[in-house]
Amino acid sequence: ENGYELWLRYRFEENVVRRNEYMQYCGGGIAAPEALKDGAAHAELKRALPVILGKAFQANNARAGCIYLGGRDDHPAIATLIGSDELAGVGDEGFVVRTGSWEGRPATVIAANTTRGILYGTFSLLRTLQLGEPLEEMHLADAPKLRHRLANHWDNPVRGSIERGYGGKSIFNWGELPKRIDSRLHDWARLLAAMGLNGVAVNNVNTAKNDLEGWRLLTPEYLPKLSALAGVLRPYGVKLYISVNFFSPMIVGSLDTADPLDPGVRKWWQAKAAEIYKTIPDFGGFLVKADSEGEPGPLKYKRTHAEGANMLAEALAPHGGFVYWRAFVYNARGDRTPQAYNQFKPLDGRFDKNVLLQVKNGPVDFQVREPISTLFGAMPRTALAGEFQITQEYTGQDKHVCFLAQMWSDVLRFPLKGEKNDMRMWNTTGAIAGVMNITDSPNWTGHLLAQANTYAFGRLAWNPDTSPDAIASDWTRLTFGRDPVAEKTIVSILRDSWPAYENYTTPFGIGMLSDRNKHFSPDPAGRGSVHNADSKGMGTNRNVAKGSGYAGQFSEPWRSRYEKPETCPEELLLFFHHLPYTYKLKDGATLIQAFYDRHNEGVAAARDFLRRWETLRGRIDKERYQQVRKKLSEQIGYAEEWQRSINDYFQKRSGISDTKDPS
Ligand code: BDP
Repeated sequence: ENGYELWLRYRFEENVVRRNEYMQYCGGGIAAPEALKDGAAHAELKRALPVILGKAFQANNARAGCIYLGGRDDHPAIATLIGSDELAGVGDEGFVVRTGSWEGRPATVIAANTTRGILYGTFSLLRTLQLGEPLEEMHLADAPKLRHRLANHWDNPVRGSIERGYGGKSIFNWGELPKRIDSRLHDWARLLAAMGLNGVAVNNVNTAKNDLEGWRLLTPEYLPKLSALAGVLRPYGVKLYISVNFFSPMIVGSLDTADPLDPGVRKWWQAKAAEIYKTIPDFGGFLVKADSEGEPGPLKYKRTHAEGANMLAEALAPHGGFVYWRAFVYNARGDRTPQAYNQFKPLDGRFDKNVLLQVKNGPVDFQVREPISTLFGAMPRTALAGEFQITQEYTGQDKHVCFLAQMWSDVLRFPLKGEKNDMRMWNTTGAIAGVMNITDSPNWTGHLLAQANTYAFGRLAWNPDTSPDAIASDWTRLTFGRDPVAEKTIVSILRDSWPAYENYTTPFGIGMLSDRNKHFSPDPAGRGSVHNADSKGMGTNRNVAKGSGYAGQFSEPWRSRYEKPETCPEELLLFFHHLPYTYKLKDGATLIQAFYDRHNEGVAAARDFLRRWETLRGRIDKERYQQVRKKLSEQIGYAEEWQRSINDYFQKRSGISDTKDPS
C-alpha cells in the first residue's frame, strides 16, 4: 500500500450480498467485438473483475450474466437494451452503461460510439463497483462537457527535472526511448484515461530558458521517441502534444529568421508538421509559450500573437492538429493583471479555427486566491482553453495538503455576467488544461493527499458542475476504502485544507508573500512579494478610480462590485484595494486584526488536521497512514513559520500589534 495504485485500487468485495449482485450482472465474462478484445477497456475489466469478484469470476459461468461492450451493431443484447437515439445523444466520447436482462439472464452493457467512449464507460462501471453501489437498474448516460481535456507536463526532457514538480523526477526517460518503454508509462497512459483526459503535452512550456532544451523534441532524433510515447497513449485514447520553441526554424532548422510572415519559415513549419504526422498520424499538436518570461515569440518581428499562432495552425490544419497558444504574457514593469486582456482582446476573431488561446484561471499566477481572468467571456470569436495548476506551486507544493477542487469549481462555474445569467466560465471555453503533479515518486505525487487534486481535475474537466464534496468523498472511498469514519474524516480535511492554507499564508487576496524563486516559504520583505504595504495600509489598488483598472475589465455586475471596497467580496478585498490597517470589515473587526486572526486560525486548522488524521489509526493501512501523518505533522511547522513571519512583518509595518497573539 504505497499509493502507486492511486484511486484505481481494486479490492475484493467483502459484502456478500453486493458481491452476489455483481456476480449476477458481470460474473459471466466479457463479450466484445474483435476490435475491442485487445483494447484497454477489455484489459481493465480483466484486471479488475477477478479481484473484485474473486474466484467466482469465470468466462463461462453459465449462471451469471455477461458484460457486453460495443455499439448497437456489435451484439443484439446491446441493440435491445440501448436505444439508438440515446446512444447517438452521447456523441463521440460519451457512453451508456446499463444493466438489464438478456436471454433470461442478467446483463450489463457498456455502449458507446467509439473505443474511447467504451473506455470511459468501463472506468465508470468499475467506479460503481469499487464504491460498492448497486448495479440493479443502473442506467447511466454520460458524456464530457468539454471537448479537449489536456494534461500539461512541465517536464524537462534533457535533465529529467520538472518545472514546479515536487514529488520527484520526470517519468519520461528519453534516453531509453524508443527501445525500452518503462511499465510506468503504460500506467501513466491509463491514469490519464481514468482521469477522462484526451490529450497530453509532455514537456515544459519553457523550452529554451536555462538550457532546458525542450526544443530538442522537434529534432529528428526525437521523432521515434515521440512516436513510441504516442503508441503508449493511443490505446487509451490520449493524443500526444509537445511544447515547441517559437525560434525552432533557427534552433532546430538552419533558417536565419523565425518571422511568422516569412514564406520560408512557414514552409519550414509545414514540412516539420508533415514529418511528424507521417510517423504519428494522430498527433495532437503544439503548445506554445511565446513572448513570455524569456521565451521567444512573434513580437520580436513586430508581428502579433495571432500571426504567430496562425502560422503554426496553418501547418497543423491539414492534419487535424491544434495549437494551444498561452496567454500568460506580461511585462514585469507595472501591475501585470490587466496586461493579458489588453494584449489579447483586440485580437479576438483573428485566430485560426484550430488555435486555442490557453488562459490561466486568474490574472496573476496560480495564487491561492485570485479573481478570474477577464479574458474569459471577453473573446467570443476565439476558442479559449482554461489553464489550471494541479501541481501546487503556490499552494503548498508536496508539503501541505491543499485540495483545490473548490477553487477550480468556483472558477469554472463563475457567472461571468452575474448570477442571474446562465453564462458560466466553462461554457465559454471548449478546452481545459491542467499542469500535472505526477512524478516518478512511488505514489506519483509525493504527498499522497495531492492525488486528490489529480483526481479532482479529471472529474471537473469531464463535468465542471460536479460538486467538490462529491469528488472528495469518491476519491477518499476509492483510495482508502469504505470505512465511513475514515471517509468523513478525510473529506473534512480535504474540504478545510484550501481555506486553512489561504488563512495562514495570504488571506483577503493580498497577493504574493512567498520567496521569489521557490514560491514556498514566507518572504514578505522580499523582492517577489506583492502586497503594497506601507505605514498606513496594505493591498493593491486595481480598481478604475485609483489603480491599474483590472476591475474595469469585468462585465457587470462584477465591475461595480470589485470597484468599491464596500461591495468587493472580502476574500478579494486586498487584491483590488489598498486599505488602511484600521479599515472596518463587515463584522466590525479592523482589517489588520482580522488579518492576524486569519493567520492564527490557519495554524490552528493545520494542527487540527493532524489530530483528525490520528483518529484514523487502525482504520486505514499503516503504510499510508504513516505517510500522510508525517506530512501533516511537518505541515504544522511550515504553517507556524508562515503565521510568525507574516504577522511579525505586518506588526512592524503597521505599528499595530496582534491583540490575540497566541504565542
Ligand atoms: C509560473 C511558474 C513558472 C512557469 C510559468 C508559466 O513559476 O515556472 O514557467 O508560470 O506558466 O507559475 O509559464
